[in-house]
Amino acid sequence: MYRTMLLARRLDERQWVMNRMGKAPFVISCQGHEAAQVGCAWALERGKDFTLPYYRDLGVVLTMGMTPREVMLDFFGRAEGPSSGGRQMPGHYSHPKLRIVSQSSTVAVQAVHAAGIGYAARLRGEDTVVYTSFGEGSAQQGDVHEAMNWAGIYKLPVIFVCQNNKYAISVSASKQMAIENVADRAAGYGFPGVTVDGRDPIAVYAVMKRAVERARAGEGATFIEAKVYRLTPHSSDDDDRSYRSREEVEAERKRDPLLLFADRLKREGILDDARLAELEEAVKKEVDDATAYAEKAADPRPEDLYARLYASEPAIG
Ligand SMILES: Cc1ncc(C[n+]2csc(CCOP(=O)(O)OP(=O)(O)O)c2C)c(N)n1
Repeated sequence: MYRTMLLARRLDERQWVMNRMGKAPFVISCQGHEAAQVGCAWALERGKDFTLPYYRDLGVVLTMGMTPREVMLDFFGRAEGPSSGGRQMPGHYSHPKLRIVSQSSTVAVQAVHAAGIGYAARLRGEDTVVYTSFGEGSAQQGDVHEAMNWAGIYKLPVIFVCQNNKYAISVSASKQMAIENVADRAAGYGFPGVTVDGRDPIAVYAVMKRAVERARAGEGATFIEAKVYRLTPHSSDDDDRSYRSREEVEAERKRDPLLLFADRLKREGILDDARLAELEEAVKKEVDDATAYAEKAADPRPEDLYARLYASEPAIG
């Protein structure tokens, strides 16, 4: 778990470097969300369960089997990238073989798609679980309400995960909703809602595991709200100094989930400084390799512009 969190962080940091060097147009970060993401995805079965992630879910897609090379190919918009052959926004993850389903630029739509896939799994009698995620801003969209209502009525095997990082770009949570915990709404749809510390991957894993068990057993949906903090601006196009103080960000940096988890693993005797340094070195090599590979890879060809607009055969079995 720690290694995957570290890999997500270092890949994300490298993307910012590439952006600042003028080599890539756009970054949207997972930094601060890694524990929630890896904790959730750890409880899913790779290649069997569906994930309908949102744009910050780098930790989820890595856990589900996307490689650093694939992540960087998509980031640079290369033809070989699994998400769209270079035609999607960076961070709009998709990988048909891994059952990672692409998202729209319109936030929260993936929740509706997740309910549909959950319904299909139900009709087919499969014990597949469907994960979908969004921020607390997106949780205010009608799509999330409709998806959760449908999932409640039909007891769908869908796990709705809200990564509540307190801001929807510049809008603070108190201006988005009149309640403290968005998970409280789950009761209104007829299934459990749990609020969990999203800085703690083990705590997140525990609630997610229970949600997966419920879903597989036909008991229906769960709503998980993981409280996190976004350590970067919203995206590489955002200046967060206009809506949050540097003191707030600095205080949150001290509670960085990566640092907290490393400390805990050291305290419990699972990792030591030498092993941490080894992991850093190994992850750096992977990130270097992925960057070099993707930088050299070919761009999509102009004549392929319409290639992925219409399906010729079902992409997902
Ligand atoms: C329907 C819709 N409204 C607005 C936007 C512009 N937009 C993109 S991301 C975003 C913020 C979403 O915030 P949240 O769901 O809390 O996720 P976070 O980025 O904080 O992780 C907004 C407003 C959009 N893409 N789609």
